[in-house]
Amino acid sequence: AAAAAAALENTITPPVKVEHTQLLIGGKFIDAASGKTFPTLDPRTGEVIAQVAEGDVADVNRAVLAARKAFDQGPWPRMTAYERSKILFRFADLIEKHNDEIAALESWDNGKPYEQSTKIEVPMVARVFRYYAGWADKIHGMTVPGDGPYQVQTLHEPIGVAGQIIPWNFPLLMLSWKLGPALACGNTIVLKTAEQTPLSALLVGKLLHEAGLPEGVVNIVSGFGATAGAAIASHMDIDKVAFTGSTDVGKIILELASKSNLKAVTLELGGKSPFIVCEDADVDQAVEVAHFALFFNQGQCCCAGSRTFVHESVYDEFVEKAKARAINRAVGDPFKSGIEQGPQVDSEQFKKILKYIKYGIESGATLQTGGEQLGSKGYYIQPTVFSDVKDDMLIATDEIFGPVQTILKFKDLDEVIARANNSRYGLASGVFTRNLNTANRLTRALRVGTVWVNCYDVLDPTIPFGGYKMSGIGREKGIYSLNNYLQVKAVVTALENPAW
Ligand code: TXE
Repeated sequence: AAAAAAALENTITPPVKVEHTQLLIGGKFIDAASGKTFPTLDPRTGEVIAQVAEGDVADVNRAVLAARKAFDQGPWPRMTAYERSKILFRFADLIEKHNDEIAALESWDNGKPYEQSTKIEVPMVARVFRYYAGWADKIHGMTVPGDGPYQVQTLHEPIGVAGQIIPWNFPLLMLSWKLGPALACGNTIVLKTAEQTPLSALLVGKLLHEAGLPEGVVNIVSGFGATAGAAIASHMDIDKVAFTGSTDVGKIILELASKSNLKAVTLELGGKSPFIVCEDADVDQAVEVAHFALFFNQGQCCCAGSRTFVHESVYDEFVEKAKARAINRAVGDPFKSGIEQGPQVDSEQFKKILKYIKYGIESGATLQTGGEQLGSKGYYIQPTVFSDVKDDMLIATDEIFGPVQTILKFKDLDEVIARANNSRYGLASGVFTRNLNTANRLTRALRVGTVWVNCYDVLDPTIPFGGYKMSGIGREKGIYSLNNYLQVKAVVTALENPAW
């Protein structure tokens, strides 16, 4: 740990220059109407990377006007679906061409390991756009029997102007989950990035236009939640809002949508996902996957396996091995090769995590390893493992969103099902067992949007993702997310001569 802390003193220069810091509205980079900017910070040091235009209500209004015009009069919803799909395929190619540059911005702004950005996330973003490019010309309605002398058909039409508000933990991946289906269906968009991570989206926005996207179809507003975000959720001329972020803000979005124009809402919110290790599990494999399920992306995943339930017969062995794995986790400058964990995204998240670690210690859980800041600058936190965690401790009920594993003990399946489901959240879960019946039982009993059996975080774009309970409304990815961006119009035409 001392060596890792010392290594943090020299930050590595990211292999990229920041070129775009303005808002992207109507196909052009422009300053905020107010002329205001805000700093985006390097989580390794807390120092300013760049000043970014601060979008506000006036800028959201400008972006909505551009999106509205592009939808009501522009070519995007009117061109052939095949033309739309070709632009999206070209865009995916451009993402691949600029892979390392995009990845460097993503890691610089967010703190995630550059190798993770270059090898996993940016390629996945290209994959998501290809997946939805493929859907563009496969969206069709139905002919319906009807009860009389009518020809009845459904038209699946784009919903209109979509507002999209995304978080900072996977800035580009969240952008792709939202833009991909919205664009494939022919909508136009006003997207607000998170204030912590505005940079990568602006570069990608430029590439979208390079790929041939007509102006005004995608407008990107950097800015804060209470101003730009709330303006999107309450806008009278936005037809649908999609949000990913905290459950508290999700409630605000729903309220603003209902108080304004009843725009359609989809929400992807927090979680406290159970990861269940049964007595017959391969313990070494379960330890490794449970470690990944929690610590991946600095623990900043909505679907993090953040309640590790372990059967009493393998509990002690599991705790020892989980502790050893956490001690071995490579924490360091995200631009250094071989690094598994970088800094947390900002000082707010950093402080929140340390506060929960304190709660864990005070409530009597056993701190196996970690528990403190790593180094003296930036927002690095030691990989932390708690055992002897009880269900009612705050570290077992609340989303910590950091590198803090909480391990709980269970005796039998009925008990663990009840305890796993005893949460306001219902986003995801992991099940480790070699018994088919146990796996089948758990997959049906868990009230969550995803069950990963003997694996975790398999998140390719073909698989639907979303939450039960207070983890959200609706599903993203896969065929399911297309419905979020479509209106169904029934067309009933009287038949002159119904007999044939
Ligand atoms: O989230 P916010 P924060 C959880 C996680 C984290 C906590 C707080 O537990 O520790 O939320 O993080 C915009 N109207 N998740 O504060 O505030 C905001 O600008 C409209 C889980 O970063 O929800 C940003 O773009 N928009 C999560 C986005 O909402 C508003 C990912 C998310 O920020 C707004 C992130 C408002 N009034 C955090 N206030 C996940 N599900 O993956 C804020 N925003």
